[in-house]
Amino acid sequence: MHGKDRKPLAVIEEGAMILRGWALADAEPILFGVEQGLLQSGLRQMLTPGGKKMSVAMSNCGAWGWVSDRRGYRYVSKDPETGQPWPEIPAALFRIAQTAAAKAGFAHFIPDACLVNVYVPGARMSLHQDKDEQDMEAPIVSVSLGLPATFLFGGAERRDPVKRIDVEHGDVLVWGGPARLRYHGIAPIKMGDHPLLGARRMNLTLRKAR
Ligand code: MD6
Ligand code: FE
Repeated sequence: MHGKDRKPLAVIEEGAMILRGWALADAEPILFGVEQGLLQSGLRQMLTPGGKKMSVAMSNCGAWGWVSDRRGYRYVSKDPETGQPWPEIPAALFRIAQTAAAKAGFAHFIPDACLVNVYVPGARMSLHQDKDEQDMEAPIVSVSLGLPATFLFGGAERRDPVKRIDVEHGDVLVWGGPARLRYHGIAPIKMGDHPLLGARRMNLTLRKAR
């Protein structure tokens, strides 16, 4: 989709929608809060279970943090690098996640995990399903900041066709219900310079892990 045609709320398919600009007014407090947390639990490029280094740098905030290594994917309550609990979810981010979920029809969303993904130009995320959470009733809320990206929204099987959805600074994606286990990914990030984030894209994915 291009420029002018950015509807404020667009349904991608049943259970999945994009709230364009929903986090825009709070982007700076959100970013400030996340950066504070990153001072404690820094970004790192995790290994896939197959032993490949991911191109995306990750960290977490909240009671549970998602990690990947040779043993697989899982949620852990302490950062394996520091042995300490993950930093708290910044209040401004928690609020945006709740209001976005409610707007999308998921009342009382209480995230206990927030994955922080940082992309530099060329970084990408291959098609995957988010299936490490216990509660598949809760939606996922995903906030995009910095450089734009193309979100790849697939089907129930990896080989299914994908829709390409542009996500920009301040956009919030909410998905759950029948869309909860859709394959999805991020196409390689294009070079650019964002006023707040420079040559980076940050994605904050809030979930109920437990
Ligand atoms: C990203 N997002 O936007 C990666 N997963 O950088 C995800 O993998 C994702 O945005 C589930 C729900 C929303 C997401
Ligand atoms: Fe995902």
